[in-house]
Amino acid sequence: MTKPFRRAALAALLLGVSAVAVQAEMMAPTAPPEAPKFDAQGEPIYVNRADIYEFKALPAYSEPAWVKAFVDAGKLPPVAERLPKEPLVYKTANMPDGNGVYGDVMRHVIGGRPEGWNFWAGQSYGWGGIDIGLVECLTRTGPLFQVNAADLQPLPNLARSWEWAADGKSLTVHLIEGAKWSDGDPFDTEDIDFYWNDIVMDPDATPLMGASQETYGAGTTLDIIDAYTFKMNFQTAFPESVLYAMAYGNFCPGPAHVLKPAHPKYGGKDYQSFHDAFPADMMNFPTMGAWAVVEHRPDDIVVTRRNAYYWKVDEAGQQLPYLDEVHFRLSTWGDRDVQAVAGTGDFSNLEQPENFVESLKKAAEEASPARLAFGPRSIGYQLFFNLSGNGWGEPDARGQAVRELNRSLDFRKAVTYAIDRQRIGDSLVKGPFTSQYAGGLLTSTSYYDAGSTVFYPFSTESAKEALAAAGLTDSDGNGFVNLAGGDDLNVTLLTNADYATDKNIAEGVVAMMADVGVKVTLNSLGGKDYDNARESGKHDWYIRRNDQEFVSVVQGVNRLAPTGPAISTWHYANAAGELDLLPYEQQMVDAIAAFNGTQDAAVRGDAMKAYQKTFTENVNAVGLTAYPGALIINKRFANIPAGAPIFMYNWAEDNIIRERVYVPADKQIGAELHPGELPGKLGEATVKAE
Ligand code: BQZ
Repeated sequence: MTKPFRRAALAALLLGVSAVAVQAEMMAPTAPPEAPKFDAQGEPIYVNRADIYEFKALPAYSEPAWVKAFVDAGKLPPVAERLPKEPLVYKTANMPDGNGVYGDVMRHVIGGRPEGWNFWAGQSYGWGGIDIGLVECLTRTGPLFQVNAADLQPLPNLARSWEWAADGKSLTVHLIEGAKWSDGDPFDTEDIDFYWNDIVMDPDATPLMGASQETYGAGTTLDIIDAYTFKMNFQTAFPESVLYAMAYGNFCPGPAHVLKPAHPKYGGKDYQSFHDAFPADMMNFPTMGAWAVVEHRPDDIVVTRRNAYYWKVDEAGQQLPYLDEVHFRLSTWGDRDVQAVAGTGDFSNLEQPENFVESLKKAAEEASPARLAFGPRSIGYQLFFNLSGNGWGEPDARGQAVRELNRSLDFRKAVTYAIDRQRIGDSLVKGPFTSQYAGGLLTSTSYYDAGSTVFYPFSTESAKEALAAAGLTDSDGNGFVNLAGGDDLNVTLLTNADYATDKNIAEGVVAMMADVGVKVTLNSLGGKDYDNARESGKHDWYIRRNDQEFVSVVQGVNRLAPTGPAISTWHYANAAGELDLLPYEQQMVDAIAAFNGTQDAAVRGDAMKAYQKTFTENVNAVGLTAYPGALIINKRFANIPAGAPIFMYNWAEDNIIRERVYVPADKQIGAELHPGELPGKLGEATVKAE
């Protein structure tokens, strides 16, 4: 034993305290523990983007016979006039089961509820694939799971092509020409101009997924060139992440012809009226999606019918979608799993481990109506600290004291040491599914590097040491550490009440924090209230299932750190626009800038290693658990791509490309609720041919 240790040991013996306790130090961080081996079932068939679809004119087009009846009755232009000059053509060779036949329905079950149809003023449609089906965007990334790494770049969509200026400081984008909204109104740069200038750049109009100027890079501007061409101008060269920020959730223009009149800038009363202008009982809101909403029975079902102006076809010239109707049963996320394996629903992202065993058992039965396939370990939960120290979310004195502690590495270390990740995973499901997650990038992304990932192992002793280092001790002996003023430290933990998994994980965290003397109180809110609380800074800590950026890096890369005043919901700027980044946060922001500022793969890889080391070493968030999800799809559907993950660049509702999914005639179940009907005009009923 060294001399100092001996002296301390002697002193300790005299004081009757174990030498180790006196000399106790926090356990050294380690490399993340090996995840239990779990192979995804089914590999994608890797192709290049050009193998999936192209834009071109075909000699002839066709449509379902019942839609042709509308043309014959003079209620609809001929299909060739409803399609763009060069529609998006899905290549048959990339369709697992070839060109499809018309008819039938896909029955989704979802846990959210439509608030209204103004996605561009922040209204949620209830998730679960409604918005993904109705709100099409300039580029598309969901299907990228099947694209060769060497060809990885967002797919064209409403933007059919683009080219960078030689200096990389601008991008000229060409829209598909001649596409129409579901009410026949032309889609063109009027929609782009309104989306950019009156939604993205208008601080009082925030779209649902929060796109702001910084989403496209600080200082980015947009110029309209002509009806189908616009140009984006950047402060840095070749910000390729912009192409991902033109995909779902970010650059998804709305129908300017109905939104503009309600916008305060164009005669609308005010922003609240703009937000409320298209309530959930208003049908047939114009869409560029394959289906439009024709019925909404609150807390029961949303029914969508095919959009007769949809701008995509198969190589035989059949206008898509093949499915005439899509349902969204308004239930719970857990019920989605139950109904999918029972066959009363058709689709689920099995993402709550509590349902794994039962779902696996049911799907394994010979007579099971559904097939179930696990994908990569791409679902991850983290605990985030509100890192604002300058007033974001208007904290009271208690809240401010917690935030100041959150900004202390010792305090964040105390939290991460206190968490037994193995126990959290086992509490959800036993078996090889869950893994101990260090936080930051998930192992499922090619940018993940174990050598750059710092893992603080479970150690209540180290947690208590770290609390003491943060100045927190139990001064009144009631088992909970006290703030300087003598009150117990009391932290609120915000979680999403819509998922059993979120609640179970949160309850585990509360118990483990109590074991080290930190009092944590749960604040469990329903999805929209949870999202609002997260985005308004009304939280001390929150638990969140990762969004795309931690799973794929390239989709939402700017959200990996507070790269702008309102980007990462663990740290926004205050009302004065001041973003009080901690030094390590600035390092993460710099790593993302380095990633965005180059096309060199090696430099991008290094930037992500630097990011991951900074994030995990500084415990920017506490990784909790990570596990694979499984796609559950009814067996009657054809054209489901092999190896489609439930979550990667986007959710499976996007990844499986629903507009080219079909049901062979002999397997159709005749479950349409509005057979023979097409969406009508905004606010009106559906229409029939006769
Ligand atoms: C998938 C997804 C499709 C949002 C939502 C929901 C919101 C979040 C998140 C998922 C649901 C399903 O996730 O859980 O499996 O169908 O909809 O959009 O959790 O509360 O705000 O980020 O995607």
